[in-house]
Amino acid sequence: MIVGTAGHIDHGKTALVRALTGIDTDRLKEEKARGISIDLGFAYLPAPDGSVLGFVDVPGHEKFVHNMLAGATGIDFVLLVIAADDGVMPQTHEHLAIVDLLGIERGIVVVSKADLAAAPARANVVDEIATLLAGGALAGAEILPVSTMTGEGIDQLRDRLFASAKTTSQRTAGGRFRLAVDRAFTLAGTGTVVTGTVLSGAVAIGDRVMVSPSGLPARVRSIHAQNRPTDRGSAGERCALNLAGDGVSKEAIARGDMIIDGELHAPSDRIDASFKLLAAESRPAGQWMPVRLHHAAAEVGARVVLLGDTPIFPGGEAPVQLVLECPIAAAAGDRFVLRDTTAQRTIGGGKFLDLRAPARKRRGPERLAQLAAHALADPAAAFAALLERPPLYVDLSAFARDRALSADAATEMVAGSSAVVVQTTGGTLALAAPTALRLKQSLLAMLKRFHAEHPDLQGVGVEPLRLQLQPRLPARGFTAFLQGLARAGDIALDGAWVRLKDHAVRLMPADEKLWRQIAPLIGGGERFRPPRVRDIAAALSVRETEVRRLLKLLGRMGKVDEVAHDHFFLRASVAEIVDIIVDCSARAADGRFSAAQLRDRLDNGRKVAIQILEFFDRHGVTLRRGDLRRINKHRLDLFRGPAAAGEAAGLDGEISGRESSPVGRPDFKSGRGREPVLGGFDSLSLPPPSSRAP
Ligand SMILES: Nc1nc2c(ncn2[C@@H]2O[C@H](COP(=O)(O)OP(=O)(O)OP(=O)(O)O)[C@@H](O)[C@H]2O)c(=O)[nH]1
Ligand SMILES: [Mg+2]
Repeated sequence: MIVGTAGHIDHGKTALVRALTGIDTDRLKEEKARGISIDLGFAYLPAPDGSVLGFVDVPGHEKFVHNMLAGATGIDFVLLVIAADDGVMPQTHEHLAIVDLLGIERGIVVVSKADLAAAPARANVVDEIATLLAGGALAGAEILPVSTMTGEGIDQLRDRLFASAKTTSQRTAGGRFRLAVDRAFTLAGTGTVVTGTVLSGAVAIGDRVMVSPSGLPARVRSIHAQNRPTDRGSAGERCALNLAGDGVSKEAIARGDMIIDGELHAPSDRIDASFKLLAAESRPAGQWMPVRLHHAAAEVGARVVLLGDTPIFPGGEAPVQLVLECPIAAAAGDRFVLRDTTAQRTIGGGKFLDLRAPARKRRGPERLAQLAAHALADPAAAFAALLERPPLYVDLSAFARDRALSADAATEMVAGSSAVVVQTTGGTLALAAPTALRLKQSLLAMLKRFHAEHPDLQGVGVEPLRLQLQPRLPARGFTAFLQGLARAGDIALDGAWVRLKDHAVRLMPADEKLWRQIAPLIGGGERFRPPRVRDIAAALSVRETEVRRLLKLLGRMGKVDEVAHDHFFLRASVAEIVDIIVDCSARAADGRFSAAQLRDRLDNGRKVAIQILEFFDRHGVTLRRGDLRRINKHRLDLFRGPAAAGEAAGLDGEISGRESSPVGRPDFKSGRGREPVLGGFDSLSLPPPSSRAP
């Protein structure tokens, strides 16, 4: 358990910690000279059960509230110290407000310097305290008179702390490792050491960690937890880590940094949060209010964007967006405190909800509904709620990371939900199973309709399809979703086209008839200088537009190529010409050949020969320099490869989904090699919920 002091200057916090632990935490020369605490002090007290209590002693001076804030994060238990001869004073209020805002609910109020107050004066202070605590997190806390002079109450207080330590629940030890740095220094013979409170997870010797927000990687060489050497430190302990690595030095790490599991590194400078304005404030919080943001041991300038329609009045609470001057390493659910820009008073504070706050559309009803889901403290509940709200999918990787969930916890959360996961190159998306099913059904229905209307087209483009469907997945997620359906055999993917598995392109009967008339005209002896659209139309007494339309269609089917405007060649003829230019090139000493050489071989006139070569240039089959060209070996199969030989080229192209399993296996990186826990697309064959129209 970590115990923190709080209270007005000179009320006896440091003296109390010394009386409890025997350690004087005022170590700085200036602290000794001035008789006040300036920075944080640390002390430890072994408990009878073998555990160790950590103490963070904070300064009471109004100028050092920022140091108090750095120390108050991560404490489990507060000793609010109020001098019997002085009573409730300004920093008593301010520190108590901070304790409240940080959500610290356990503590004792110590009436210090009890030797200086007679019974009536003590009673007055106790009354004052009851009023002070009413309605706050410490309401009803025990009030204990103590004197470090006479020793009154000290043993009693120590016993109370030992008893409380026993009931301190292990903090989010299951989460990924995060330590809020409050000191970084060099220790002779050891190297760079950082100290701080472990906010979640655990760390072991040899672990690779990261300094965030800077992104500096480091390795843990040794650990002290609660002042004792150990192999492992975990949530709820104060730890000193000896860090090694390129660039790791006391200059590279400072109070306010986080030492974290590298998977968590994603600093954020735009954070949506719930915010409470202290009742003691005299004015409402206005739009774009400048503030100092305190988060863990970090402090950064920020602006407040109101997300509601009205200002936030003193005592009021509302969602806001915090726009930071520089990014911080935070987690969703972390508490923060705002102070005014001159650092004279605490304004309010609250809880981070979403670290990936949007800069646009940040206050619509849909966004506020999402925020309400993010506000749920239980990750599983928040995840389930998000799946049901627009945009109807959750970036699972980001969600797990921003809540500092371990791989196990994330996997368990997904397994316990109705989610279907889609693995993309950029991470994992999750959809509620009914949502995924609806998406699949509307996609199949759309393809069916499209094929019925356009039997002569190979399919719908991936992108237009994505844009027409709800929910509209991000491009990568949609591709992975399609690949999942392709693997399940529902659809087929031909490059950028999507079609139903059994759809084969065919011409409409009328087109088939016309094509049978056109084919001999552009093939046969005239195949290297086939008639143009206009000539074909005239020869067959058909409208030009009809001929053009059909030939364009046949082009998409890979049967003809439009070498120049309105000038279509059979794909087979183009393949023949490719062979001829290969031969032309082979005959030339340096592989270069001219348009005239090709014209002579094709006997089709200079103009057409040049058009063919320019067509090849455009496709990268030939490379032109001056009047000569050479061949690009890598492009030769574009027209004469297997596609040219096949019926309707492209239709038998490879079907994507070659990756081992793009769907159904959440990969939380360090969770690699775990058993997949999801049915993935199998669960998409569930019958649709009848109440929901696709
Ligand atoms: N008579 C009496 N004096 C006390 C007692 N506890 C502390 N003092 C005196 O009060 C003064 C301030 O004590 P500190 O412990 O430094 O007060 P503090 O709250 O740590 O002050 P800051 O850290 O500067 O906010 C010192 O001169 C102490 O000797 C007590 O129980 N009785
Ligand atoms: Mg002090």
